[in-house]
Amino acid sequence: MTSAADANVIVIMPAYNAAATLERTVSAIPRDIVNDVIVVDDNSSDSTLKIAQRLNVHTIWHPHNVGYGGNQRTCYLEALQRGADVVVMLHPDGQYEPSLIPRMVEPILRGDADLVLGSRFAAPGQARAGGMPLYKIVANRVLTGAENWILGTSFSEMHTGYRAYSKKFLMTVPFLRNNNGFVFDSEILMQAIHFGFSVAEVPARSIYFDDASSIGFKPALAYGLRTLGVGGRLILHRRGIFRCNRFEP
Ligand SMILES: Nc1nc2c(ncn2[C@@H]2O[C@H](COP(=O)(O)OP(=O)(O)OP(=O)(O)O)[C@@H](O)[C@H]2O)c(=O)[nH]1
Ligand SMILES: [Mg+2]
Repeated sequence: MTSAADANVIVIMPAYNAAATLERTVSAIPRDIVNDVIVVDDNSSDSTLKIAQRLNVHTIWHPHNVGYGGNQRTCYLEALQRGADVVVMLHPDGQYEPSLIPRMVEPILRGDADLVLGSRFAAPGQARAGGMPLYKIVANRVLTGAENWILGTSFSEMHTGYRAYSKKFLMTVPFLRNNNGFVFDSEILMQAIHFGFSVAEVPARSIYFDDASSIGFKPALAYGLRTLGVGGRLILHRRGIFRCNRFEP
């Protein structure tokens, strides 16, 4: 890839009702290594768009609400069109630390990985210390275990929202075919393994606080079941029993 010093690093922020946290999160982004920040507002009902428009970021809005996955599709397309070499997804709700961006992009700039996961389970006790609810910790561990078994991998966490992608990855993996909802994140990770990309983990933290966006029990359960569904689709696809276009080149 382009040398590390010349790399065009773009941060994308899929935003939905993030008015309370957007400005603080954007202002903590280390702009010495980040060239561009893209905020896509998924038709929020609060002032997310207005706030984004007065910050030093590139703003896009959806005329109607699509969902977290649909929002990411717009984010990645725009980042590619703006010439990104590395794309970092940073949630605008302030749960993840922007100061970690240099560490997130490092494995990609070194040429060691095409996808980097900011894992909250790489260091013991981090998830609990950040206030992750106990049921989410347990569900995360169980789900990650099941996915590792399906994929033959050994990740410490497969459900983090803090991720970095190389341009090559986004140009190869057919992410435009993915789901509009939260399961987009599971699909893109399984695609990474299926298409043979190397994935690196970097220890990360997420903090849970009142203004942070956090999915409730029911959507979290639906997300878990859908994730297992995608794993099932991948098994069927690999055995040639039932093809799935998300895993077709
Ligand atoms: N486009 C879009 N984005 C959303 C939607 N819901 C949440 N988001 C954004 O996606 C980010 C992640 O959503 P969260 O609800 O925090 O989910 P999460 O961080 O994966 O899960 P938690 O561990 O519960 O916080 C937030 O920063 C929101 O701004 C939605 O319906 N549409
Ligand atoms: Mg959140």
